Order: sequence, then structure tokens, then C-alpha cells
Amino acid sequence: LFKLMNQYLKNDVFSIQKSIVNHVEYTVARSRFKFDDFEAYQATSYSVRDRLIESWNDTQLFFKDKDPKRIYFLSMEFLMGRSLLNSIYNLGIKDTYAEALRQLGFDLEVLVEQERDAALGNGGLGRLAACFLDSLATLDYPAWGYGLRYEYGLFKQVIKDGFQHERPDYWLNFGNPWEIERVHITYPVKFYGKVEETMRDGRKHFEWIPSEMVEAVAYDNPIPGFDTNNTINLRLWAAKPSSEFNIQSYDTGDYVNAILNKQHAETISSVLYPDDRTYQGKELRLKQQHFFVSASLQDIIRRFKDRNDNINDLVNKVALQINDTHPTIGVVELMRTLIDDEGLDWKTAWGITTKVFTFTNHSVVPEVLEKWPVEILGNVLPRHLQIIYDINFLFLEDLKKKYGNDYDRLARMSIIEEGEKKSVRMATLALVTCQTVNGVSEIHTDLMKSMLFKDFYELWPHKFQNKTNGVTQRRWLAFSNPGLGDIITKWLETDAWMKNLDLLSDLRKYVDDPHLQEEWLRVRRQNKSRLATYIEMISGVKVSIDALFDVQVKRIHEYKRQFLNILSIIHRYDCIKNISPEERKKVVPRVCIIGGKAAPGYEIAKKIIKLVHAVGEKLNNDPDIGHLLKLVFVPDYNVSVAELVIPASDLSQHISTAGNEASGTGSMKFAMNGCLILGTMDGANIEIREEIGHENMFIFGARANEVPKLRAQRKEFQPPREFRRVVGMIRNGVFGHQEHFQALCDTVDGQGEDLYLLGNDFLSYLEAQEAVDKAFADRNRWAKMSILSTAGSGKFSSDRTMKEYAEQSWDIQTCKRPL
Ligand code: DL6
Repeated sequence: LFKLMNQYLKNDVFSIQKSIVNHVEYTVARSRFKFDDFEAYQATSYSVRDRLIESWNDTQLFFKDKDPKRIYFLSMEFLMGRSLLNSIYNLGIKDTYAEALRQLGFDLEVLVEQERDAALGNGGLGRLAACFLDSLATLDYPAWGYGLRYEYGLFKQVIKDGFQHERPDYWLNFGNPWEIERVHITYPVKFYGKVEETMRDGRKHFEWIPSEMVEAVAYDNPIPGFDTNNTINLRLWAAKPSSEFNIQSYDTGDYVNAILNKQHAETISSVLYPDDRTYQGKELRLKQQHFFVSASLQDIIRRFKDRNDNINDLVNKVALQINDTHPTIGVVELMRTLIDDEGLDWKTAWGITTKVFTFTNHSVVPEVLEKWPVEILGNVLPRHLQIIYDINFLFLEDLKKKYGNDYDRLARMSIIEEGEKKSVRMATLALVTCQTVNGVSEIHTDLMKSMLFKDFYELWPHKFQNKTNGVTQRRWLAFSNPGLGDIITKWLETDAWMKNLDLLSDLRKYVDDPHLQEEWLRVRRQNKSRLATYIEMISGVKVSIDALFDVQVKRIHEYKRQFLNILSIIHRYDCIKNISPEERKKVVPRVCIIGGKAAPGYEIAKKIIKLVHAVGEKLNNDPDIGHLLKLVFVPDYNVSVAELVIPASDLSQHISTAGNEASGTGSMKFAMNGCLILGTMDGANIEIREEIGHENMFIFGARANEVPKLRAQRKEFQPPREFRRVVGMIRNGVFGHQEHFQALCDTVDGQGEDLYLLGNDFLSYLEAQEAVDKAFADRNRWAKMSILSTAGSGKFSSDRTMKEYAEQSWDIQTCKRPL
């Protein structure tokens, strides 16, 4: 039956070969007798795309017919990574493709490496959105993602002499087989201009007369679910000059300049902003936000109207998720559409808007929250600023009824921040407008309620929810660590864990079985061997796979404390140097791996990268140290590199100052793959510890509730001797570049500095490191802890997270397409 079905679906080896070869000849335009790996990759991808399109079309027709309430996930970032392997795995045709290619003389594993990452995101936030899409498709929810088709994704990190340089990511240069350009699906998006006020039917009517119009063109990216017939859509918008607007300017005689001016329009979707925690209030960024939400809303309303006559029914058919504050201008755009275009009165429009939107906040500290200077917003979107003022006026009137003349509170809660430069607080706008607001881990939600949005929690406790993040176990365990996946399936006697991750807990039954432990460690060694080869290729450093692979890969940030990690590596180096050869024999060998990008303008983060290289240079070449300690930097850390690194890590560090990391999702991926976590009581670490057991993690450092007091006392604080010694080594030029590192050292030992409490946490960090060494030296104990890490990871599937959103925020049901 399976064979027949595959033939019917043209998923048998022969049909696949035929389709690949056809694409070689007719799409790639090469001879079917001579094509290289890249061309084979292209043809293979087009043939997979054909299958995706079939499934996409059928799913969309089914959705159209059933017309369920849909969820639209609005996000400025989707960090998708590569698509080939993920697609064929999800479609259940990976083995057939591998065989078809083998017979044609190609190796699937080699072809997979030809694909460029789609890096349309900075880090955690964008990758979370990508995991969510995978889960939404797999769980058969009627969902679409909407975002921007940046021409340049996150910059490529090039390291020269230990310094980070940024190079543009021309990811579309060689084409993108995974997208479908919809030349006929375009919408005009307006900017600038003025608002005219007239009277219509006895009511004030506002008409926005823009002075710039840009066309949004749709690019669809099919997202197949796993073990289902559903394929959902990620629609990304690209900016094109509007062909209709401003025709007169061509008639001025300056034809060439008129065209050149129009090309500016395309810059809107050209580049992803590479700062993940600071927003500089740049006009282009605001234009990007408005551009993608305006096009998305026009598209959503058009689809809604295809099947519905009464705009009031929008609330029954549409849920709009705002991923962080970036799409928040969408709430105003919907108000504008409903009032100015649909002719609804304020109250009705407000009733609809406040029911359809839900908001996720992804940050803990107030400084990270987006604000737009009133001046910029009013210039770019004049009608929107009026509406924001109206929303704020009515909101403050309500507040006054409740709080009287408590002006401090009113000022704190106002959407408009007063001051020398007035600005619009986007998080406040989202809080006022959205039906629900959620944090991304328990501690984050608690901090939102008790600090970040305290006033709003007191006002509307019912709006606040927690949705602990999750990751897709398919990409992050089954597909990137197939060896471990096979062991899990063998011992659980089912692969159902790929759709129900809670089943992993059954591994606990076998944790003491020496056979499982043996198999487990063997696969982990194979993964380490693969990574060791990669490390040698990129850095020339030879590492032993018997050593403990200690990994910290993530964006470089002071709060994530890569510097703390380096200081402890220096301490280890110093200790090894100062012990006898006899004692050295007892040292547990370590390979320390650090990777991540620094935002281009973030000088201290860039110095941290340089320091990793300087310290690595010193200790990797010190004959006293040999294999006992190595330090390597993995350049250009991205999704594909993560897929290689995570399955090969023994220990992974998530050591942010408590109360700073909203969640962190890297930790979940590592734990799922049997890697042990060294971390602080921050973000999702706390829940991971609850699930995995404190005895299977290495926790250290100040707790979030202690941090404010410690910060307040830091002028009087004397860092421990060990800390002063290692910082002193850097200052004294042990690793060279003495001048360059002074400013970095100043951040931790200057008067009253050390905002992230490295000095405070240093000793407990060293103790935790010692506990790691001890555990690693006991092979069986480590194997057991590793298995228990995986066994305790069930909660951290994005499937669980998506079900929670669907039930508690969006109120949507599944809509599964029958075959
Ligand atoms: O929720 C996804 C991800 C969290 O795991 C990280 O802890 C959090 O830092 C990140 N947030 C952002 C937004 N900017 N800030 N801060 O990237 O979201």
C-alpha cells in the first residue's frame, strides 16, 4: 500500500529521479549528463518544491473551503536556516530522495551543504518564530506567518586577526528555490503626506493623502508539517516601486531621475537590522514595520472578505499575533483601515481591534523596549499618530476614573512618553490594545508582572499569561542528531516522540542500563568527531574527542557573560600552569568552544570576540597545556552551524546574570540532545532544572531577586582574589593587545562598574565548573545525567507552546486536510 501510495504521489525513487533530471534540464538549464553538486542541489530542491506546492495548494483549498478561524503570526524575523533536509524529512521522503540521488551519483549529505541559510533573523526571537511555524504546520493549525523578505539577511561574520568584520549576506544571489514569487499579489503601502479632514454623513472623516507609495509583492514559502498532509505558508513581502503612484513625476522631463528616485522604494525590504537589543529609532526601521504589517493586513482582510460579508465577523475568523513590539503599528493600521476605509465608528473599530490582537513580549529590561520619536512617527505615518493620540486620550480618561489624579502613574502608563523628545511607547500601545500579553518563561512573566509592566498587571491581571518557549524536536533532535534519534526510537519502541515529546520521559526507565549508556555515548562520540573535524578545518586546532566539549554559542552580549566564561578559562589555564606534572594528570581535558555574532556597533562585544581569539592563541600553543585545554571560536554562528555543534556538545553554558534572559531557547536544544547545562537561575533554565532535576544540572550564581541589591552595593564590593588575578592577567598583557582590552576590563573592575555581576558570581561559577569536571570524570554518571537531560526535555517542544497559544490566546481549532 505504501509503495502504491508513493507511486501515486510520485514519491517513488524513479519518479523523483525523473523530476530531478527534468529540473536539471528545464529549470537549471544544464545538460542532464553533466551537472555539478550545486546544480544537483538546485534541481533536487525544485523537485521537492513541486511536492510542497501540491501539498500547499491542497491545504490552502481545504482551509478556504472550511473557512476556520485562522492565526496570522506577524514577525519581523524568521530565522529559517536551510530547507532541503527539513522539507524531505517532514514530507517523509528523505530516504527515497537519498536513494534516488545515490543512484544518480550524488550524495544527499553533500548536496545539503550547498544550501545557504535563510538568516532573516538575529537570534532567539527569529528562530523561535521558525520553530513555531514548524509546530503550527505539524499540529494542523490553520496558520500563516507574515514577515519581510530581506535581500540581505543577518551579516556574515568574518574573523580577521581575531577581529569581527561584517560582510553582507547575499543569500539570494544564487536564487532561492524555496519561495514562490506571486507577481499578482501586491498591495500599495502608503507613507508620509498629510491628513485631510472632511465631513461625511454628519461625521468627521479623515483621508490620508500619502506622498510616497510602495508596492508590496508577496513571496510564499511553503512550510510542511511533519507526518501530516498540511503545508502552511510563510508569506514574506518585498518592496517594489509603485507603478501607479506619482505618474506625473515622469512628465517633468527628468525621466532618469524619476526612475532613480523610485528605486529608493526597494530599500525598505533590503536589509535586516542587526541589533537584537537596541533600537536606534531609525526611520527606515519604522517604514519596514509599517510596510509589512500594512501589506499583511490588506491581504488578510481581502482573504476574509472572500468568504465573509460582515466586517464585524473578523473577530471570529482572524487572530493576529504580534511577535515582540515590532509589528505593533499594525494595531493602529487596523484601526485606520476599519475607520477610514471600512467606515466603522471608533467604538466598533476599537472593539474589533482589541479582540483580534495578542502580544508576546521577549525582553526583561525596560531599556530594550521600542519607542518611536513622535516626530518621526508623525512624519512617516501622520494618520497613525492621530489615532495613537486618540487611543491614548481615551485610555488616560479611563485611567483617571480609576486612579484620580495620580499623575505619576498616569505618566508611567501613558502611551506617549513626555520629555524633551516625545516618543510613542510601542509596548504600552500593545498592552493597551491586545487581548492577551505573554512572557516567554515563568520567571520572565513574573518579572513582567512585578516590574516591567507592573502598573498594567495591576490594572488588567486577566490579560497576562505565560507561554514558556519551546523548540521543534524534529529539526533540533531527530533531523540534526539522527543517531541519537534512532537510539531513542529503539528504546522507546516508537518514534511517536517526534510528535509527542513527553514520551521522552520513558527513557528514565532504562537510564541504568549499560547497553543504553554505551550506545548513547557512542553516538555522542561520533558527533564529537564530526565537530572536531570541522574545528580543525576552520581553525587549524586539533582537539581530542576524549576531552569535555564545553560550548557557549549565542549572540555576544555583556548580559550573556561570555566574558565570565573567558575569565574562568584563563583561571583554568593559570591553574594548570601552576601545578605539578603529577597533578596535571588528574586534570579533566576540555575543549572550550565559543561562537556568536556581535552587533556591528557594539564595541565591547567585539572586544570579547577578540579576547577569545587572543586567549585561544596563547593556550592552544602552550606546550605545558597540550590537550588539557583548548579554546576555539566558531565563526559565523548560524542555524546550520548550530545543527552541527549542538549534538556534539557535552556541556553548554547559559550563564546570563539572573533576571536578564527572557527565556533562551538554545538551552532547550542542548538539553534535548543530552548535553548538560551549566547555568544561572535565569530564563528557561529554571524550568529546565525543574524538569530535569537539579542534580543533573550545574547551577550557580546570584538569584534574580538578589541582583538589584548586589547591583546597588557594587561600589563597596571587593571582587575575590581569583577574579582580580585573571582580570589582571589581561590588563598586564599576558594575552597581548593590552591597550585594546583595557576598556573591556573596565566594565568589570572599574569603580562601581560590573553591572552584570561577574565578580560576584565568579567563585560560585568556579565551584560549578569543578562539579562539572568531577561528573565528567565518572563516565557512567555522565551518561546517566545526559540521558536524564533528554528524558526531562518533553516540556520544551514548541508543539506544547503552540497548543497553549492556540487554546489560551488565539482560540483556534485544528484543520487537518485529509489525503
Ligand atoms: O523569546 C525568544 C527569545 C528569548 O529566548 C531570549 O531570551 C530573548 O532575549 C529574545 N528577545 C529578543 C528581543 N530583544 N530583546 N531583548 O531577541 O527572545
